[in-house]
Amino acid sequence: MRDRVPFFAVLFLGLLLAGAGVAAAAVSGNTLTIVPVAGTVDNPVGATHAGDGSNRLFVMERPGGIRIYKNGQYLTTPFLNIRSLIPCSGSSCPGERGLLGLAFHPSYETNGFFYVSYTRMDGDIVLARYHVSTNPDVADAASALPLLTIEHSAQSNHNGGNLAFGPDGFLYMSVGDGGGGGDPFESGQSLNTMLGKLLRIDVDHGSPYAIPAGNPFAGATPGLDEIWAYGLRNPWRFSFDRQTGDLYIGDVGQGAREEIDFQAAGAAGGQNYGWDCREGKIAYNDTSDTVNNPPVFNADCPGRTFVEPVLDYPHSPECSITGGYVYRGRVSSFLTGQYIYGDYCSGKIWRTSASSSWTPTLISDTSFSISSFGEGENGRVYVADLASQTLQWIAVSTFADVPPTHSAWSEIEAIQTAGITNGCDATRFCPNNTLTRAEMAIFLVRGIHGPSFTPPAPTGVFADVPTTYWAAPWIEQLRADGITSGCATNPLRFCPESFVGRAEMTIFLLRARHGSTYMPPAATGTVFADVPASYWAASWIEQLFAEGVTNGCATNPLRYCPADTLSRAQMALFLARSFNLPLP
Ligand SMILES: [Ca+2]
Ligand SMILES: [Ca+2]
Repeated sequence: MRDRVPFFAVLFLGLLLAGAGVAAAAVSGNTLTIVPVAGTVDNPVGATHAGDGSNRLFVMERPGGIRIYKNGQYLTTPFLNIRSLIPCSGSSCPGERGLLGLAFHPSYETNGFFYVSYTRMDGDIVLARYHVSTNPDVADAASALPLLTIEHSAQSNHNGGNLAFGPDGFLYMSVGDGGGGGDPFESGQSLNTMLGKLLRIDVDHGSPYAIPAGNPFAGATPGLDEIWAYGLRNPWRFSFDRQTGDLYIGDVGQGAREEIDFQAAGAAGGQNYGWDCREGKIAYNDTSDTVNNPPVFNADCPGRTFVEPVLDYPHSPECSITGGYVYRGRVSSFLTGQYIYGDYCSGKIWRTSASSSWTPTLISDTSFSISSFGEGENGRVYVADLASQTLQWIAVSTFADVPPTHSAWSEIEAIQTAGITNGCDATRFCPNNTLTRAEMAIFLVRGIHGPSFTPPAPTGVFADVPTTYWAAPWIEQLRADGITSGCATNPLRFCPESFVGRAEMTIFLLRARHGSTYMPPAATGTVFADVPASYWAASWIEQLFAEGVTNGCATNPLRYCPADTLSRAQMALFLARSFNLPLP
């Protein structure tokens, strides 16, 4: 025994034992940090993922590029480049025109189809399907199949254009009211135009698509068959809650109110959200009408039933809502299940939910020009900032001493989510503390048996681990599992407060992974410069490398540092890899 565990570590483990039967929820941390994504893109207007398990982020560039962010950087070659189809000059686009939407088919991994919407040269809105090429990081630009073209040449604003597949497998597309101000074309309340609407189509049937049978105006019912909901002004960004399927629409207002419209999953379509009779939760007095001659303001409003937004807010300094996402990131926090949205003009970001009666809570007052939010495959929520030409990541951290910028943040959060750790005290993980054998016993037993496992009462198997020792049940369970046979015999001892060495750790991890009788193949001595084949743990160390759990401690030449101890942060890394934990 070389040292004692620090007092607070003992304290934490006492806490941990007290709540040993409970899944990880003891920590009260949850600090929000907005972290820049490294690198810049050209006018980012959205980010999404392919749902193919690759965890790549696909970032929309307004002038017509789609960039892949992968392994910590943007790939130089765009996934898709359709700049020649879009009326932007370099990075400068007229009005609100440009690339508007991107959605991957729910079966993208097998069929390779994805969908984009954009304004073409004459201003009309195009929805087109593309296919990936033989290179998974590059699309086939020649594979375009136009699905829809919507006349929008008169005005350059209010295009909508967001795309998303619903939980029903149908493709939803938002379309603005045709632009100008005050809905001069009287689109919002008209069922005879796709402008000012949320559309729903079936891209898996028909040519080039079919109308889902449940669409509210399908077939003989008066109104365009594609319409799902109407009375929208510029539904620039909408999204589905990936867990519940609930639909959230951020509809940009005229001069007074910004609004969020909500549909619970499974709701029938046909909702009329009020524009241009209503703006947010107040009446809108229509003074713009170029359709009728002479103009007939608000003529289409009386007698209609409108679905009120669940939330609206006034102008100045706010002026334009940017709809976001319900947070479903892997780090459970105060954001979980909350709809995150922002305002383009003020840079403020809020959260809200039905459970809080749609009361908004400010979560960050940024300097961003928030063009869009985005959602990664692992549930990360991003903000696109036109001012800095960057994406920003809305991160929450469980432990006060492990911010998202910490090199082991992902792995520490992963073992917390998996119930392997509750931290070293009520708010911290103590990542730099040297790992003891007692702590390791708890980590491994929880990793093997799951977060709800409670080991049986100890019987005093080890001479240096009395039944009253704080980690005794876990240490004895580790022995019962065949992972450890102790540190010495006559009498049998465990050395609970000795630090764990990187060499012995390999044996613990591989037995935890493969079972107590596992034996690795013979060592070659050719993997690590500091681990000759004759080293007592060489076969275990080389096997851990072969399984991708360790990359060694240094390169040129590759070394393992078998005699070193390790920190709790380093152990988190080994545990996350050993137990194949999904990273947040
Ligand atoms: Ca009007
Ligand atoms: Ca119809």
